[in-house]
Amino acid sequence: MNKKMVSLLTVSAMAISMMPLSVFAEEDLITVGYAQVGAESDWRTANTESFKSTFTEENGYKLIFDDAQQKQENQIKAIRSFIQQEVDYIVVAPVVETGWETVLQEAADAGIPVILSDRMMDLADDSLYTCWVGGNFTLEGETCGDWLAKYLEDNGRGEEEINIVTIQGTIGASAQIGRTEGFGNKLAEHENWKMLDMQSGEFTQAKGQEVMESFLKSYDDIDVVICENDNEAFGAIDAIKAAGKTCGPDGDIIVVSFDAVKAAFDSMIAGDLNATFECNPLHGPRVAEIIQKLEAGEEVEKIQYVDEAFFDTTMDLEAIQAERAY
Ligand code: GYE
Repeated sequence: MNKKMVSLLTVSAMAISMMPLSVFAEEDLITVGYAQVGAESDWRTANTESFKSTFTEENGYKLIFDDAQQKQENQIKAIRSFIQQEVDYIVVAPVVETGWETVLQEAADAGIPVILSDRMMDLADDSLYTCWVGGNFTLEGETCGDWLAKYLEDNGRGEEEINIVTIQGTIGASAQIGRTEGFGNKLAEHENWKMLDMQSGEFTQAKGQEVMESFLKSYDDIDVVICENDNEAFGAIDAIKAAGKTCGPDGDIIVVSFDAVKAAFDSMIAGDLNATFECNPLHGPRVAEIIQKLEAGEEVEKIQYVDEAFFDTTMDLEAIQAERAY
């Protein structure tokens, strides 16, 4: 070996030893295809960010990210393309619960494990997916109902006729189904609560505003609006104000929503939103932990619920908001 080569080798050996331990060779990366719903809400943005910051090359992954723009057919296409690219794992946050059998069978035939995150699928054969991690949407809806009962009671309105409208999420999505059902369970316990109307706001601010505008035209005595996510509430609040009404703890209309994103805290601090029921979007590290267990040949729990809280204007919102990651 000549001198030049020796010094070259020494330099490259030094370079390798100086590399951070977490640098993986291209062929050792675990390829993960993530079929994301879209970018409809702050929650969704936080969820995407959680996946992108977790599934990095430094952490040993290659992430193929697909935004389905809230369309199931786009997600099906994305899953098929992941299968074609022979990814190691497919992660899906399904837009809606039904209609997945065929494509999941294709993934199973290709031997690719499918992990569901956030929303659920309604399948005859649960062996078509490895496991699911997400929020307990029915429980969130029930917590919201319990909160409302207590709030009305505390404000001397426990016996009053209460007119409610709901701006639902994307119809057929787990978060919509669960939250509607959970609140419905509590509605059934209060004879004096009346659900005037329910319409989908597609989990977006623009559609939430539109639906609230139409509710306000149809009903002049709305006491409560349940928004199935925070962004719909931001739109609904704009519609309420534009109609010359007020909302929040000191206003005409009680507004509640789900997710508990940072902007919902701003809205509560501003006195517009009454309460928000948390749904945690930070599933990236949870899915990574599942994948690491599967890589190690360990068993994973089939259904994994994430713990969630709620927040209202009686709390120290500035302090809580400052501590939150989303
Ligand atoms: O509440 C909403 C998002 O599926 C839990 O989807 C998720 C929901 C979340 O668009 O903001």
